[in-house]
Amino acid sequence: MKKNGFNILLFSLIFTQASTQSKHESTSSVKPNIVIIYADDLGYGDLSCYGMKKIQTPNIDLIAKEGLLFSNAHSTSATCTPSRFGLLTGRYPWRQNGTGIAPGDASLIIPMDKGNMASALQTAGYTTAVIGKWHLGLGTKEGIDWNKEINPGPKQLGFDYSFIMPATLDRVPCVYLENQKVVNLDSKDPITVSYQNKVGDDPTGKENPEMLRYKPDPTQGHNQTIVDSISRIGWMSGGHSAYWKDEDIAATITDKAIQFMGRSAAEPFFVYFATGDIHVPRYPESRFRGKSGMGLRGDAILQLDYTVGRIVHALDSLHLTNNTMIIVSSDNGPVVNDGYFDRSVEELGEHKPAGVLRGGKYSIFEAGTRVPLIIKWPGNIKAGEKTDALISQIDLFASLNALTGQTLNETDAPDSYNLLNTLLGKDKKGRDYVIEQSGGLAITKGDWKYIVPNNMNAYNKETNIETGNDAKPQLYNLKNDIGERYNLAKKYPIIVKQLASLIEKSKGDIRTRK
Ligand code: NG6
Ligand code: CA
Repeated sequence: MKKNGFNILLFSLIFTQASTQSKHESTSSVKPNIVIIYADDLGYGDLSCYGMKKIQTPNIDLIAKEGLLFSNAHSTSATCTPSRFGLLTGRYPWRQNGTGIAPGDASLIIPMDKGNMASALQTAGYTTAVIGKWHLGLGTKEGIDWNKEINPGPKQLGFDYSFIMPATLDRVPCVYLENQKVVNLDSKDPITVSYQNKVGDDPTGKENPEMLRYKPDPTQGHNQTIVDSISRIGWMSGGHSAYWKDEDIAATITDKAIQFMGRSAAEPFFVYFATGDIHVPRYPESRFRGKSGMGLRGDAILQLDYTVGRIVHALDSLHLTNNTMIIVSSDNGPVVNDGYFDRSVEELGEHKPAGVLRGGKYSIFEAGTRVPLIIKWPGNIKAGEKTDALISQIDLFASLNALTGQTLNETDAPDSYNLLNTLLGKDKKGRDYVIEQSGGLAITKGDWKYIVPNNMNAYNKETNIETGNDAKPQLYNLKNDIGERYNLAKKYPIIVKQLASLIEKSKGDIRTRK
C-alpha cells in the first residue's frame, strides 16, 4: 500500500514537472497557482481577524490562521480604478492621466504597450483569468459597441479568460461580459449606454421611485436607469435578457472562478478574482440578508466570507491547496453610505469599519489605503503569523515575477518592488516608504506620515468621511498616533521637508530597470 502510494506520488510529481516544463522555458522557479481575492471597499476593521467583534468572518480568518496577516499593507489609492490600475501595472496611477474612478463606458485605461501582472504571469506559463469587477475601461476612445465583442480588453492585456462586470455594480451597463461579449444578449434588444443623457425609455430612479428596492441618496445621484429594482449611475436601454440580478452576482462569479480552476487544474493558473462585495448597491443572497444585524453592508461581509470559503473549499477538492498561494485584500477603505439608503448607517451600531484608523474610502488618512492583506501558501509561509512590514499592492507584480523566475522589462512596473521575502514572512521590514493617493498625495516612511497640503474639502458630507485634505502640511507619528489626531508638522519641520522632497523626487523620477 505504502509503496503504491509513493509510486503514485512520484508519478504525479514527474508528470506535473513534465507538463510544466512543456509549457515553460524557465525551470528554475517555483510556480504555485496564484489566486488574488480582491474585495471592494472592505475596511481595515471589517474582518474578525482584524478585530471586528460584531460578526465573524471564519473563512477569511482561517486563511490568516494558516498564513500571514499584514497590519501595514496599502492599496495605491482610496478608490477603485486607480488601486486596480496600480495592482495590475505596478505603476502609481497618479503617473498617468485618466486613472480616476471610471464611468462604465470608459475606454481601456491600462496601456497595452507595457507588461502587467497578467501578461507577465502568462509569459511565465500561467493560464490567467480575471473574474468579477473590472472597472478599468474597455475598448477604444471611439466608444464601445456593447452588442459586439469588445476589444481591447482583458484578453489583450494577458488574461486568457475573463468573466467580468464592466464597471462598479452601481454603474450601467449591469450585464456580465464573458471573454468580452455580453452574456445572454438578445440581438433583437441591443444595448445602448450613455453617461450624458437618457437613452431609450427604461424607467429611472428619478421618474419611477416606486419601483425601487431602496432609494438612492438624493445628494449622491444614482437615480438613473433601474436594473433589478435598483437605480444606477448612467443610462442604458435594451439588453434586458442580459441584466444581472444583484443577489446572484457573488454566486455567479464564484461558480465561474471554480470552473476556471477546475479546468486549469493541470496548469499553473492565476485568478484575479475581484468580488462585487461589499460595494454598493448591496443586495446579497437571501440567506445572508438580515443575518449580520448590521444591515446590508454587514450582510455583504458575510457573503464575501462565504465566497472566500467556497474558493478555498474548491481548491481543497481539486487537491491544489498546498500548491496555491491565496492573497486576500481590498481595493480601498470603507464607506457606509456610498449612494443608497440601504439602512447600513442606521444599523451599523458600534462597528467601526476602519478599525483604529481615521478616514475611510476617498480619504488620504490611513483608512483610505491601509487595507487588510492576508496571504497563505502552505509549507512556504509560516502559519498564523502577523507582520508590521510596510507593503503596497503595487509590489505584488515584481514579487510574483521574482517568484516565477521572470525578469521585468526596463520600463515595466517602475513603482513595484520585489518584496517576495516580505510576502513570505521572511523579511519583517518591507518597503522603505510608500506613497498614498486620494484627492492628493501622502507618504509613509518609518513611523512618519506626511500629507501634502491641498485645497480640497476636508470633509465629504455625503459619505460622512474625513478626507484628510488640509491647506496646511500634516505630519503624524503613526507609531504613537495611528489615529492621526496630532499634527506634528510645526514641531518637526525638518522631517516635513525631508518627506516633502522625497515625494517630489518620486514624482519626478521614474525608475527604470537596467
Ligand atoms: C463615486 C460614487 C460612489 C461609487 C464610487 C466608486 C457618486 C456620488 N458616488 O463617484 O457611489 O460608485 O464613485 O467606487 O457618484 S469605487 O470603489 O469603484 O471607486
Ligand atoms: Ca472600491
